Amino acid sequence: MKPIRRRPWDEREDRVTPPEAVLGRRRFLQGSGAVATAPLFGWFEGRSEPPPEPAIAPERYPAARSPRFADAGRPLTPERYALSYNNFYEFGTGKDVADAAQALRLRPWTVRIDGLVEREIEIDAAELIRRMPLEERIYRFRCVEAWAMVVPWTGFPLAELVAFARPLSAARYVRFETFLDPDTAPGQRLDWFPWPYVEGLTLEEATNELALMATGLYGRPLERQNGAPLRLVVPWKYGFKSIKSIRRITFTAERPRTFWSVVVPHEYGFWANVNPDVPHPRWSQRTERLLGSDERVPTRIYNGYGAWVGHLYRGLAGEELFR
Ligand SMILES: Nc1nc2c(c(=O)[nH]1)N[C@H]1C(S)=C(S)[C@@H](COP(=O)(O)O)O[C@H]1N2
Ligand SMILES: [Mo]
Repeated sequence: MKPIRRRPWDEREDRVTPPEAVLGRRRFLQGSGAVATAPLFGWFEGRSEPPPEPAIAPERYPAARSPRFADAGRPLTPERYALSYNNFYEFGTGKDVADAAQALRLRPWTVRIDGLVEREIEIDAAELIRRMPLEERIYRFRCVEAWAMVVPWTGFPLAELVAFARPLSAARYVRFETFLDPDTAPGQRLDWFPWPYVEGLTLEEATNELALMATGLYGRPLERQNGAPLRLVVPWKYGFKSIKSIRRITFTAERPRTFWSVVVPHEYGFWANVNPDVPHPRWSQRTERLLGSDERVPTRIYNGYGAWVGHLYRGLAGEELFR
C-alpha cells in the first residue's frame, strides 16, 4: 500500500481563521446577515455547545456529474425533504432526527479498514475522501417503508475503496459499522438494539459499479442527518442497507450479522433487494410514495437497476433475495 501523502493544501480548512474572529462579532454579523446566520453562531451567545466544525474536504464540491447517472427518470426530490425526513435510529426512532444529529462530532473521524486485507489501516476520513475520485450521481432511493426519493449524491465507487483496501482472496463479504457513542447519540442508550449499526454486502455487490460511498448530497458535503462524513448508497436495495456515518470496514469470509436482521429476523434479511412482488409484513411493496409530492408510483424490481445488478443473483435461488 502506498504511504499516505500529506500535501500542502490538505490542511487548508483547518488553517482558515473563522471570519468572526478576524472581524469581531458585531461587524461579522452585520456583514453576513445576522438573522440568517444566527442559528449557526448561537454558540457565540455564551451557549455551551462547541463551535461549528469546518466541513470535510469542502474544496472537492461540487463534483462533476457522472454522465452515466445524470438522469434517474424522475424529478429530483426537493432538497429540504431529503435533509429533514430521515431514518437514523442513533438519534431517534422518528423522521425528525436532523436536529439531534447535529450533536455528531466529525473531527476527528477515522475509518478503520481491517479483517482479511493485506494490511489493516486506520485512515482519516478527510484524507480518504481526498484520495478518491469524487463524482455526482443521481439515484433513486427506496426505503422499505415505501417512501422514495431521487437525489444527487456525491461520492466515489465502493470498488475504489475495495481496491485501496486490498482484500485477501479469502474475503467474500464486506462488513460496515457505524460509530458507537451513546453520549452523543441518545438512540444508542436504547439497549434492546444491537449497537453499533452494522450492514454488509458480498464482495461482488461491493464492487458493482452502482455501489457508492457517498460523501456529499446536493453538491455539498453530507449533512450529519444523512450520514456524514461517509455512508454507503446501494440504490437497488432497501434503504436500511445504506449505512450511515461509517467508522469501520471489515473484509470477512462469513456473512455479517446485520443490524435489522438481528433486531427483527423475520422481517429483515441480508439481501434486501427491492421487489414489488415480495411484500414486507408491514408494508406492501407494490408502490412507493415520492418525498415532496406524495405521488405514488409503481415500484420496480431492483428499484429499476436490474440491468446493473440482476446477474449478481443468478444461481442464488435458494436465498431470500428480497427481504
Ligand atoms: N447508521 C445508520 N444508518 C442508516 C440508518 C440508521 O438508522 N442508522 N437508517 C437506514 C434507513 S432505514 C434508511 S431508509 C436510510 C435513510 O437515509 P436518509 O435519511 O439519508 O434518507 O438510512 C439508512 N442508514
Ligand atoms: Mo429505511
